[in-house]
Amino acid sequence: MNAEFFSIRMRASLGGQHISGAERLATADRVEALTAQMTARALAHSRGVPDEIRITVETVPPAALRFGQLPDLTTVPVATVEQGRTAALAELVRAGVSELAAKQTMAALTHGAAPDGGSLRGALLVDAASGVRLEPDQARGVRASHMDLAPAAEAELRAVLASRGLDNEHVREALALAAKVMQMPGFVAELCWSDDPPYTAGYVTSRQRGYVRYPHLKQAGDPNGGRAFFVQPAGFDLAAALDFLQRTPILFDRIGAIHPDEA
Ligand code: WAQ
Ligand code: MG
Repeated sequence: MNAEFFSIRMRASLGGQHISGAERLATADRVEALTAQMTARALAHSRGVPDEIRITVETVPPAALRFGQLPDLTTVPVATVEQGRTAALAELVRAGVSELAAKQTMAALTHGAAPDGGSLRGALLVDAASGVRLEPDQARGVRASHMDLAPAAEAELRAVLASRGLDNEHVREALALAAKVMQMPGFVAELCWSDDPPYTAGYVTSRQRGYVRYPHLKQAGDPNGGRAFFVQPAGFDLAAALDFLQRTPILFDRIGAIHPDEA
């Protein structure tokens, strides 16, 4: 495959505050449709109507393109937010995040990690041992981009997810993002729940267990959410990690297993 690829990134804000964002990686023939789709989505978002939408389209050096596999997905069918948070905390600790770092980060996402208390545009980058935040710009966080599902893998994934009632944009995008983040140098785990008020599900990823999702990590209606990428402090190379997250293009052309719900 040596067609030229483009990175397409969208971010929408209102009064400088984050409303929504999205990132895709596609061949030239799909760029027009994808930018239209992203614009429509930005204008009809549950967090509000933006006063600014930025779309950036950039070519990707063909030699830089890498391919990869999505993680396995498991749902832990918790009934309440409290059960979800407790299970997610335990999963983070199993993955190698200290209890202090996990608790502190969950509190930051709960209250809104931006300086004004709202949701960040990007993710927190967190030292898995100390809980210290490592992003150069803490008002923005770190945004991962240049990743997507390859079209055939996307079709295959959609069919499998649909049979489980899980085929929605949140799940598909989160799987592609999580798959890229898992390959970041120094990666230990990721924690996420949506900042879209109606969407209550979230997940923890680790190399050992893949993508473990919890239907309830926040109350419906809550506009606070976010992501945290936990990293191993020993030998951590911040510049290399940022370069990987923001510039290395990866297309996921193989899906993972969708396991039965965990008891
Ligand atoms: N890079 C870094 N952080 C990001 C990115 C990105 N590309 N995209 C979003 N974030 C951060 C940012 O702080 C957002 O405010 C936050 O994550 C939430 O983003 O059912 O929908 O797009 O298995 O609202 C997960 C569960 C849904 C899916 C996640 O996130 C499931 C979701 P959202
Ligand atoms: Mg959102």
